[in-house]
Amino acid sequence: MPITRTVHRTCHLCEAMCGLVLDVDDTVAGGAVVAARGDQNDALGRGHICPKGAAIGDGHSDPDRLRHPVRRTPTGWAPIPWEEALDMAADGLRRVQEQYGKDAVAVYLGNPTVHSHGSLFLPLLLKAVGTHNLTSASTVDQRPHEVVSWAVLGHSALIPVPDLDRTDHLLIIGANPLASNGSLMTAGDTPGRLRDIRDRGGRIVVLDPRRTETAHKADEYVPVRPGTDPLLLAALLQVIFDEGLDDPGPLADHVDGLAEVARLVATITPERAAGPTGVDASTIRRLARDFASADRAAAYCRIGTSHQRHATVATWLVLALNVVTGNLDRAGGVMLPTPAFDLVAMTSGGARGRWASRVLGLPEFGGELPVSILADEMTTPGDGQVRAVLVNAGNPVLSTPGGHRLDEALADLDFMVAIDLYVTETTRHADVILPPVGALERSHYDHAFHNLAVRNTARWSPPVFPAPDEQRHDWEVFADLAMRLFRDPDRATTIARRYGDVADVDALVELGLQVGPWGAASTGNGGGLSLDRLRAAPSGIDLGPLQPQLPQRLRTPDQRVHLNAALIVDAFAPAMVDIEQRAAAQPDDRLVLIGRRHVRSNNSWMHNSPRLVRGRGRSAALLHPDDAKRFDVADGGRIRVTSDVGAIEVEVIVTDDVMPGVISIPHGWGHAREGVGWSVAAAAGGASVNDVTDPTLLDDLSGNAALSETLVRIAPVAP
Ligand SMILES: Nc1nc2c(c(=O)[nH]1)N[C@H]1C(S)=C(S)[C@@H](COP(=O)(O)OP(=O)(O)OC[C@H]3O[C@@H](n4cnc5c(=O)[nH]c(N)nc54)[C@H](O)[C@@H]3O)O[C@H]1N2
Ligand SMILES: Nc1nc2c(c(=O)[nH]1)N[C@H]1C(S)=C(S)[C@@H](COP(=O)(O)OP(=O)(O)OC[C@H]3O[C@@H](n4cnc5c(=O)[nH]c(N)nc54)[C@H](O)[C@@H]3O)O[C@H]1N2
Ligand code: SF4
Ligand SMILES: [Mo]
Repeated sequence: MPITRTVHRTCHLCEAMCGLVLDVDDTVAGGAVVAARGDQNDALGRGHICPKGAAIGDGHSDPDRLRHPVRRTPTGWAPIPWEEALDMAADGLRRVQEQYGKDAVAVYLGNPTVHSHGSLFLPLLLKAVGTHNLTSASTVDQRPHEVVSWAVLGHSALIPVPDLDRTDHLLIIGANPLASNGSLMTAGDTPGRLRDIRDRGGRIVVLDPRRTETAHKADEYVPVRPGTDPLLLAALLQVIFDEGLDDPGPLADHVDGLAEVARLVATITPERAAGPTGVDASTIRRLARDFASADRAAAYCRIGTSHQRHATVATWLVLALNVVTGNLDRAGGVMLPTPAFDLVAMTSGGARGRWASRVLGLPEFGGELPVSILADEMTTPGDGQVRAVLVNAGNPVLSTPGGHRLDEALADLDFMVAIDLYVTETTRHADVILPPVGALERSHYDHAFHNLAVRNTARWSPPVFPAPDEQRHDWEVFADLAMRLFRDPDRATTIARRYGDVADVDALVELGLQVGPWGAASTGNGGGLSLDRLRAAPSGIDLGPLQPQLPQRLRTPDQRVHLNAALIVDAFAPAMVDIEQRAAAQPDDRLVLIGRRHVRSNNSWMHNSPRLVRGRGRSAALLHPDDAKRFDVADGGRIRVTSDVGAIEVEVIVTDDVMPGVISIPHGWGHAREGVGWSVAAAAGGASVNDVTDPTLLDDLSGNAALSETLVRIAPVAP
């Protein structure tokens, strides 16, 4: 393919936000990416690119990608014009709401929603739909972090990130940044930054039930039994207080609850934690001393702690560990970014329990209910039963627990609308699919991930390829649907005018930049940042290392750190007892099911790129040799994995990388289902692990799915 242009572009595929340089070919219809490489001039990405970034053009050129709206007909999908598709979508939703009430429509927002700044128009659509049954991927992901940040720091989006570039000691709990490239820790060149920590004499310690890619590269790896981290973390704190290693430093003036934390953990000695966690007492003591004695240490937790029954308590303990050792808001500890487009300033801080789900009575958080309620809300008759669904950029059939039940429930709905680029395991149930322009056909600004970045930068990218005239941007789809749904014409006009003034989504970015901490309105920061300045800086603008932000950035009413937030403190002791009792009661014939990620994956939706699905055992189960022997299965053989809610068959890889008693199976596979429009993915094999994960297992405080707590039986399958 000839190269007709070379352009700069932020990678939208994961949280790392790497700056890329793309060689493109405009001679083919719609344009194509010929090659992608890391942008050496990007202060965040520092020239990094991963295999997904290298394949960034595959989605754009994918013949399976929908390029016009389609509607379901008895003989298959039929293309329809946009206006007709939008009318149909809005009419269907409105009809259901008129007959059964607003809550009869449920909404699910998937992960790529956050990777498009078009989502800044979503609040308009959500307002128009007006349902209490709003769900998203957040409750299979980071909701515990949001609850902790809301309760302790006063805003769900104030999430401290490890200051990777200056830390001497990084304690990683349940995260595998060498596969995921970092999460709630946008670091661009994540592998390089981790390498640098060790190169400058720092230490990386990994606590995980599996010796991960990250663990292999760390100074120390400590296996920990799934779901028991709160006990381990409490014991680390117990040692720190007991040995007088607590030293919050100047932070102490701004923190409430230090004594409360000491009191809570006082009885959680390393000896008490050792049995359930599988980590011996002397190791716990040493881990605590190492962390507390490092000049600049950062404790960081991610999916592994979020997918637990006591995820909020676990996440709070990690924050407490940082606070008690004086590492919150300190260079080299965990810090709060100063994003040019400041979500914290623009959104409300969070709220909890203003309503509850109809069937299970689970509390909302920040306007959302846990996604695990969805299937029950659709299948349980009664007032308020969900009869229609709107999905944006999500594939909950593969990505949420008990996905097979959701699959069945979606098939029985009165009406479904999907805003997506493909006919997926989920969207195949829709009556109408509205595909917005592809990511490379829109401009890009990370309205969310700059808020989580380990270095303050700002980068805006223009579209790589022009959007076809007849196509719509996601924000246009949100706005067009919203306008059709507002029943009060006056209201629609007022809102249309308000958004009309904004012209397009980049005007919103400009507005945000102007009023943000580096914007024209805040010249005190040496700023004056604007969209024009970003347009002129294709590699982005470097705003420097993270800066101390406390107490000013706190959003608690008294601008203090509330480590003693009652919601969490009250849950602490029962959580400890529950973890101990469960560990003692785990039947011998069961394994704990955990997940994993692969550097060439992206949840469920990048398996249609041939170069990304290659390789042995991508969807296989990992099993310890002792368990393989115990259950009579061989490396390369197949097993049936059964839980209380379902069963799947998968290939097995026997490896002592995974702890005895634990089985690791990645999510997002199992595409070979009737009608799925992903031809490469459908042929890639594998099963969906979420057909066995149990939607009733939740972290009570956040409603997050406890995906790492499902107990399974395994049995060999005859070849
Ligand atoms: N067992 C288990 N399950 C898990 C996890 C786990 O660790 N273990 N992880 C969980 C986590 S952290 C997450 S975030 C979720 C993800 O869960 P989801 O967000 O539900 O699923 P994805 O696989 O990300 O699917 C994204 C969908 O968006 C579509 N899409 C891609 N780009 C765009 C776009 O620009 N616009 C639109 N409209 N659509 C687009 C894709 O075609 C795809 O259908 O999975 C969760 N599920
Ligand atoms: N290549 C790739 N990158 C991705 C994604 C992807 O699918 N593929 N998904 C993106 C998304 S949506 C997210 S949210 C991030 C997630 O980013 P990470 O959290 O870094 O992702 P994982 O690789 O799932 O790491 C979770 C780790 O927790 C461990 N674990 C499981 N249970 C427990 C437990 O009980 N205790 C402890 N201590 N550890 C446990 C697992 O073994 C695993 O190593 O990755 C993002 N980046
Ligand atoms: S690490 Fe993430 S942002 Fe960077 S190139 Fe890979 S997918 Fe893109
Ligand atoms: Mo995620």
